[in-house]
Amino acid sequence: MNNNTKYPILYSFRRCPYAIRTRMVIKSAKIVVELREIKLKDKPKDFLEISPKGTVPVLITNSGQVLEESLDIIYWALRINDPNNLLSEYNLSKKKFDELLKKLEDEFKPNLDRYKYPNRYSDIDKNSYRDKNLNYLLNLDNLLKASKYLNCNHASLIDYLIFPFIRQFRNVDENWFDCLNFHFLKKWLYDLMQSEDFESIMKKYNIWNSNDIPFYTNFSDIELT
Ligand SMILES: N[C@@H](CCC(=O)N[C@@H](CS)C(=O)NCC(=O)O)C(=O)O
Repeated sequence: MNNNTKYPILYSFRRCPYAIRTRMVIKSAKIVVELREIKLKDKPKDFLEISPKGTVPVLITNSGQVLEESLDIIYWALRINDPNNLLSEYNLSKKKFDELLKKLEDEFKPNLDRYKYPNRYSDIDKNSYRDKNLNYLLNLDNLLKASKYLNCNHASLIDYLIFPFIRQFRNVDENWFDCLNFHFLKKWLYDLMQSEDFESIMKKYNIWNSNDIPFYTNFSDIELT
């Protein structure tokens, strides 16, 4: 596939946790992309032609390579530029890093989906799925006793990879979450939610239309043309 545009193209959906973590890393890597915000309920034809599996995020590099997984896009970005040392290994071993991600994907996310969207499943008790995730939260809270972020005292890749899912989990019932005894985890979450890194990638973008003038951004306030 040829990409005849000036910059890599990122198909995204504002609230998707996979797209959120990807935009946070792209911002950290200071990479300019052509942002195409789409609606998941009305996916554009061009997007489905490029990526028939139909999930966001998707990135098309300048050489036309299509990356259809958030982690592939994230590592592509960090191979280009990692000015904030997101890839540094401090407290967290590679084994622990992989374990946290695997549990997030194989357990936390499916439980979260059942807690958040119980109507999509037949006959389930949503709160039992909420409670199944308490162990994962406890594990994070324990890690955060040792350092301000999961790997060290500054935000690094593992924080960005996990944070959007914890935020989404909290959003289902903020009052319930805010009463939990996980003080370190709550501080970590609130700090990230209030960070410029997060706020700058959550602006409301117009839905992309192929006839529009392309919208280029590196998710900072710098104007681009
Ligand atoms: N493994 C994929 C998962 C991406 C994913 O599931 N994204 C959701 C939105 S959060 C999606 O696009 N779902 C398709 C749909 O809802 O139609 C990744 O890491 O990029």
